[in-house]
Amino acid sequence: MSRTFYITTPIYYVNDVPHIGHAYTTLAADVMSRYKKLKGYEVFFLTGSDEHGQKVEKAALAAGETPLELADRVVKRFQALWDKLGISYTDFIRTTQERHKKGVSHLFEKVLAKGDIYLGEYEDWYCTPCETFWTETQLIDYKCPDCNRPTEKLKEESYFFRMSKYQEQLLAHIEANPDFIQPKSRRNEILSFVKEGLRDLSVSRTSFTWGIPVPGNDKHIIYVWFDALTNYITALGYPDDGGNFGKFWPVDVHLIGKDILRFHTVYWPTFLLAAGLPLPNKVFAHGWWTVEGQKMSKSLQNVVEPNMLIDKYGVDAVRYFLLREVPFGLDGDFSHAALVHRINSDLANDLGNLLSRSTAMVNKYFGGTVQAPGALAEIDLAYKAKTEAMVEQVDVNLDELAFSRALQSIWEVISAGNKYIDETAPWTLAKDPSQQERLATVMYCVLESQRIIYFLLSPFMPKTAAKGLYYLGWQGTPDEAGLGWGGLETGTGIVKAEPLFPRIEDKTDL
Ligand code: ME8
Repeated sequence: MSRTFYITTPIYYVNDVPHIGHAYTTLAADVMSRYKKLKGYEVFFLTGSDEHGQKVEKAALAAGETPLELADRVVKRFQALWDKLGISYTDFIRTTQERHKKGVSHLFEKVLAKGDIYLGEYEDWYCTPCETFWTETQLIDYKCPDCNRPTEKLKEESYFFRMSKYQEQLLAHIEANPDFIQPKSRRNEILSFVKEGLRDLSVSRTSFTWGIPVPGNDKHIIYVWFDALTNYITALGYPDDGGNFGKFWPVDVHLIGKDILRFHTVYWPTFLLAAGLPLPNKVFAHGWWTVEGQKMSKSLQNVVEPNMLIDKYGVDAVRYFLLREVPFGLDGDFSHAALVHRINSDLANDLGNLLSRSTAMVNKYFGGTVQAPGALAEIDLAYKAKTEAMVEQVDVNLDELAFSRALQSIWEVISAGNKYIDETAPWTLAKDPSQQERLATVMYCVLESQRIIYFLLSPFMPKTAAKGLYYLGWQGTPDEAGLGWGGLETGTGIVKAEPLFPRIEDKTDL
């Protein structure tokens, strides 16, 4: 049986255009997905778009379009960005697709038939931008406690989900599974939220029409979060439990931003419990990006568009920066200066220099051909051991979604490589004919360590890794077997490398 890995991003609302926040989650999922493929897993990587609900309906009205016209237009922008960013998703689900609507209706009907959804009446405060109801005591100055925007009082007949019934079961599950909600601070937040008590949840609306009708009562539209969350199973073919649903559910990890934690760790699991379906293995909520110290918003006109960044700095520099700069799970600040600093110091200097100088040397000393190494000296063994430890550290860190730490452990070996060259001084060995074998060994070690580095970089920076491996004479795609020391064969032709990342000098251009 092959090992499987299922990872998801949120499905993004189509009333907004993609910005670095959306790119961040999707990129993180892409890196995990590429890494797991490299490790031999069969991967299903899902992303998509959230197209129903009042928010989209209102945005369409304002734009003079039908909601579907708006969605068709915006979805193309997301998909074009994902192509440009090198996102290797398996499937892109749109909540307006038949396959999705069918699955949502089925789930709703199933929970209804069980008696866990019932018809009642609702009177509460509603925040349209967040698509969330609040009680009066939760409001701050009658504004939404999450986004601080005005709320409106709504009274309507509504279907309710008996969320309260699952409070104890959910609590027990969170307590028994420390990894279920990550990072730990988020887990604690949800534990106290659930302990305060769960109310039944309104899961239908009669105030608008853009959505999936309640089966058997089409005056009601299914609540947009019930609809949206279900994408994680409808994309696998639910309710058909053969095929992908049987194969990939439960999901290995739902990646989300901290803004939508409660929906994924309270609502979604209780829906699944009611339907008798297994719960996700892990929900990981990352932090929030601000821009040059400020909240990103249309009104402040400081929204950072990934398209512009990619055009200016290149796709792999952006991919690297977003995952290296801020530990996954914490909030972070985006600035051009920080990005340029990373490009110049980590990419141009450390990574690029190591490749340029080592491939230049092997061309100068051995006509660009890898020579058989002799016995390894102590300094070589230490460098080899460091390279091997990196493979392990990257694996452990990525399992914890610690992207930044994984990259840090790769950069330690890059620095070690530059230091290794300084200490072994190949230019001195080259002057002494009796040191030919020693020189061959040093060259072998420094090239082999980099081959493994580029294998591990391939999920993060696929284009750069392909270039690096080309210069190192590696044909084929990185795989798990090649992560071991010794894969570089004697006789391999090494191409003198061009700089991978030119330094960005002109500060006035920022
Ligand atoms: O919430 N920093 O969609 P959405 C980091 N449709 N990440 C950010 C960010 C920022 N400043 N801004 C947005 C929805 N994100 C629902 C989801 S899922 C069943 C339904 C990212 O378009 C982050 O992943 O508002 C966040 O969770 C997501 O965009 C919200 O996207």
